[in-house]
Amino acid sequence: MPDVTKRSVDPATQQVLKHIEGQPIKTTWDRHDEMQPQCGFGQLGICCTNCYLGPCRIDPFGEGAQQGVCGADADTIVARNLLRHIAAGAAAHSDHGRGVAHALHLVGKGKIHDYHIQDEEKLKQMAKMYDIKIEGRSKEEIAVDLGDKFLGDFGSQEGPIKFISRAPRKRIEVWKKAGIIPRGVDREIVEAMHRVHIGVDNEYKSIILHGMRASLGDGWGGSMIATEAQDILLRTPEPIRGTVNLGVLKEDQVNIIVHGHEALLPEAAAKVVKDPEMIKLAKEAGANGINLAGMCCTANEVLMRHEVPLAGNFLQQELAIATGAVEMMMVDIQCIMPGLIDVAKCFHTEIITTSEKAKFPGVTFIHFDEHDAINIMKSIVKKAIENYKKRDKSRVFIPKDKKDLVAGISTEVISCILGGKYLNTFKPLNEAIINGRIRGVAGVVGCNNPKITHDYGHLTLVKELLKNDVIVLSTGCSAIACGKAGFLQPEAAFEAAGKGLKEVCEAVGIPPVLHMGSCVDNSRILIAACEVLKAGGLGEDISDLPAAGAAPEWMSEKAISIGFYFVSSGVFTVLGGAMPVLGSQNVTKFLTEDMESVCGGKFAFEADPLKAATLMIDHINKKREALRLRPMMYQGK
Ligand code: SF4
Ligand code: MSK
Repeated sequence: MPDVTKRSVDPATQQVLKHIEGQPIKTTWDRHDEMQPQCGFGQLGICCTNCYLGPCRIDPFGEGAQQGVCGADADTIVARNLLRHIAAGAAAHSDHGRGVAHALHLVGKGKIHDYHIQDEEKLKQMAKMYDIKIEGRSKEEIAVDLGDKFLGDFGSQEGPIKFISRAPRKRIEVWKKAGIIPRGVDREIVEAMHRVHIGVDNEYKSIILHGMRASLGDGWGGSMIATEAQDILLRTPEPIRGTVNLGVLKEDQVNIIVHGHEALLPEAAAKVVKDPEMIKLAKEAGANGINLAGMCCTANEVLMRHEVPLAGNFLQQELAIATGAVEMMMVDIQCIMPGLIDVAKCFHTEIITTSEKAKFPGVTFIHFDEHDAINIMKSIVKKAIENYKKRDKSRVFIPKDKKDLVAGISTEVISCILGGKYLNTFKPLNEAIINGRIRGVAGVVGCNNPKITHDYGHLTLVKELLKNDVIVLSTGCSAIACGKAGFLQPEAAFEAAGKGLKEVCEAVGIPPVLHMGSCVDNSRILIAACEVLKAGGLGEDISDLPAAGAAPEWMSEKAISIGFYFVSSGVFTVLGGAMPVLGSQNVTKFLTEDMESVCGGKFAFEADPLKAATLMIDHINKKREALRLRPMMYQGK
C-alpha cells in the first residue's frame, strides 16, 4: 500500500487516501505511479508532433538524431513547445476574461437581470482609464462602453492593450525596447500558434520573446480584465472569514461542490442554496439543509465574496467525491480532472458540467446561460437535492479537519488597511521594508502536482519566507494550501513570522500571508507591485523591488503563462520543477540567465522548497542592497 504521508502533508487528504485503500478507486496519485517512468523526451521538451513529417525526437545524449525530419534542432523544438504552452495558458485565462467582459456589456444593456453593477467606483475608475465619458451617464451606460472597450483589447490589432499603461514608465520602456508590448490579447495567441507551425519561427530567442509578449497579454490583459470586470459585477473582495478543507462537507446536508474557475456561476449558486424553497425541498428529502463548498479557483472566487467554504485544492478534487458525501459536483472550466468521472461512478455523486467548452464523456451538460442564471441554477440544485436520497450513509467518511481563515485581501483592501480609509496608500509597507522590519515581498502561487508531496512545496516555502520576514501574497491552490495549514489566520501566521514582519502585521492588522484570490487574480499582484512603486522609496521599476515569485507545485500551462508574465514584468520567479526545456541548453540558459538582461526578471528551477526560499531571499537581499536600504532590524524569528 502506498505511504500516504509521501502523497500529501495535509491530514484530511491523508485520511481519505487511507480510507479508500483497498477500494476500487483510482486517484491521480495512482495514475501518476502507473505512468512511471514518464517519457524522458517529453520531460526535456525535445519531442515534436507539429507536422506529419514527424513525430520526431532529439537524442538527448548527442549520439542519435539531432534534428527532426524538417531540420529543426533541440533549440527550435524546445522553444516552440514552450510557446505552445504559453499560448494555451494565456488563452485559458483570456477566454475567461472575455466571458466576464461580455457579461458586463450585457448587464449594461439590460439583457442580463441576475447580475448587477456592484462596484460603481471601480467601474468609473476603469472607464476613466479608457477615456469613457462618465458625467451625466448611468452606470449601465458606462458598463456598455467599458464592456466594449475590454472586448476591444482582445481583438485589437495595433495595441498597446490598455492596461499596459498601468505599469511604471520604466517598465513600459523595457518592454518597448524588447519589442514585446502586446498589441491585442487574441492577436498574440494566434501569432504564437502561427509561429510554431512547421517552417515559421525557428530561432529560439525570437520564439521566446513572442512568448513573453503573449504572456503579457494574459497578465496585463485577459487576466486583468477578468479580475476587474468580476470586481465590477460581483464586487471587489474585502476581508472575509471562511473555512477550508474536506471537513467543511456536512454529513447531514446536501453537499454541492462548485469546481473550476468561473466566478459568475457560483455567484448564482451561493444565492440559490439560501433560497427557502430549496431549503424546504432539501428538508423534505431528509437533509438538514444545503451545503455549498468550492474547489480550486471557483472556490476562491466564491469564498471571497460569499464566505462559501473551500473544500480543497487541485489534488483534493477526487477525494472530495471519495468522502461519499457529495451529491453533486458542478464543474465549469480549467483544472477539472477527467478522472473525477470514474470516482463519481463508485458513489452516488452526479457531475454536471455547465460550460459548453468543457464536456466530459457521460457527464450531463447543462448550459449555464447568464441570461437566466438563477432559474438554471435552481434546476441544478434541485437535481442535487434529489440525489441526496441515493446517498449510502454507511460509506460516508468526512475527515474532521478544517481551518478558519481570512481571505479577500484585494489590492484596494491592502492600501486601505495600510493607509486608513481616507488615505489609501502602500506607504506603511514601503516604510517597513525601507527601515528593515520587512525584508521584501513574495508572490507564492500556483497548483499542486503529484510529483511533489501535496502542499509540502507551498507550506515549506511559505514558512521559510515568513521566518525571514518576507510578506507573502498568495493566490490559487497555493492560497488554499496556506489556509489549510492555518497561515491565513492572522494569529497562527504571526507565530510563523519573523519578529519584524510580525510587528508590522500586528500593528496594521493584516496576516503575513495575504489571500488575494484565484489564478486570474495574479493580476492583483502586478497591480500591488505598481502601487508599492508609487508609494516611493523602492525604485522606479518592478525589477527594482525587493520581491520574488514562486510556483512550488506548478503543473498547468496557465502556470507557465503566469510565470512568463511575472518574469517579463521584471520578477525573479522560482518554479518548483523545471519547465520541459532542459533538452536545450540554449533555451534553459536564456530562461535562467539571459532573460534578466532583456526584462529584468528571470526563472530559476528548484524542486527543494527550502532551497527555493534561499534563492528568493538572496534575490531580495540583492535588491535591498542595490536600493541601499537599511540592514534588517532583526534576524528573522
Ligand atoms: Fe519533425 Fe519538424 Fe515536423 Fe516537428 S515540425 S514533427 S521536428 S518534421
Ligand atoms: S486552480 S491552475 S491547479 S492554481 Fe486555479 Fe489550482 Fe493551478 Fe488550477
